[in-house]
Amino acid sequence: MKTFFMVKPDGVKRNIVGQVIDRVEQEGFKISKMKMMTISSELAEEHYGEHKDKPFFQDLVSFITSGPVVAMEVEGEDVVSEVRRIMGATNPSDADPGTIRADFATKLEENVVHGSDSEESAERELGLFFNN
Ligand code: 3AN
Repeated sequence: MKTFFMVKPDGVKRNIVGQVIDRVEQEGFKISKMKMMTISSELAEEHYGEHKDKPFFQDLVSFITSGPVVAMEVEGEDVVSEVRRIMGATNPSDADPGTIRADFATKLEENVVHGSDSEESAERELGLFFNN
């Protein structure tokens, strides 16, 4: 099984790319593709399409395009839900201790990582970022 995982611009700016990836590797998952890139507005709008009617959509797009990200394809057993578990809840204040967001993020809007929320999203997002 594969998922799409990304260190967002706040994680890159704060020099915690290595520590974030280490959490995923330490749990036994394989990074099978990886690239640093700056996301275009078009790609951001497509990626966050499900949020296009939300009041925070424009902020979401400007944040994710504000600097380079590290985009990855990650492989392993139950990797979609396991990566979500390692990330912690969307809002860092709800994230369990020991998760990436609990340990590294402070704000809901800048929460360091993205991981696909279902196998369907994983397929769609890997297609967008890696032309899978
Ligand atoms: P996740 O990143 O955990 O899959 P989503 O897909 O619900 O969460 O939300 C995408 C991103 O939108 C989140 N990572 C967060 O940065 C932002 N976001 C979600 N809900 C809100 C909100 N109520 N206000 C501001 N930003 C939000």
